[in-house]
Amino acid sequence: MITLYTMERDYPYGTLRSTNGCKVKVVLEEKSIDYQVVGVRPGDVWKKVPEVLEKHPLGKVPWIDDGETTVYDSTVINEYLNEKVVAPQLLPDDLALRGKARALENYADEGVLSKLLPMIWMPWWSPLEQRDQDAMQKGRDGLIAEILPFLEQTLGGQEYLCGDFSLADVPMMSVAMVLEVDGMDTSAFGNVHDYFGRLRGRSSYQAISPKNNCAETAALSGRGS
Ligand SMILES: N[C@@H](CCC(=O)N[C@@H](CS)C(=O)NCC(=O)O)C(=O)O
Repeated sequence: MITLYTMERDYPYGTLRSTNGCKVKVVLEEKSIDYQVVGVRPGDVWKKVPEVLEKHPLGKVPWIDDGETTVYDSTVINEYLNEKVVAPQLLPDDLALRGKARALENYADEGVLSKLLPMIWMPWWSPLEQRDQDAMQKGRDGLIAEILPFLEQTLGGQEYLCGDFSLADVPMMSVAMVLEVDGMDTSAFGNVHDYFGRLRGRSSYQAISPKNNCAETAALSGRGS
């Protein structure tokens, strides 16, 4: 069984999870792979304790243990899982489209998950009075100015970024999760708004939904074949 090491924590207003850890959960779910989740304490990640550095040399989550094999970085893990369990295949057959899917996955990682989204997401892990509301608003404004118009255009009339659901859509599941907690209004971008609704409607979203607490999502894992 694969063990996923990530950060997730229950709060009165919903369960918060590492956005990069969520990317891996989604792929484990989409492929019905047996897995268990081990929670890493946020303090151990911020302090870069030796036990974390031993598994992930940058001292981050997520990483997975697959028997004797350790793999870190959500994008690399998801490529590994997509090769390990080939069906359903999460990359297009066509080389050009496969390149596009990987490029869009990278766009989400660099432009959203490691740049604008943390401005909204990190404060949610602190009590209301400690949240930097201005920084949160800058994150939302950045999404509206830079990211949502690009997504609106890229989606066009498609259900998913590259036609069928693919690795390109996986980081966007984390974006949909964060914006569900945050309650940011995306209705000015019709394609994107519908797309986020479609992502939240996938059964794999149940494993990262803020409505499902850690115990509930732990019960979901390990039911694959
Ligand atoms: N590129 C990495 C980024 C991992 C990452 O930044 N993880 C966050 C949690 S979502 C973390 O561990 N942050 C702690 C730190 O950067 O020190 C991935 O995709 O896995």
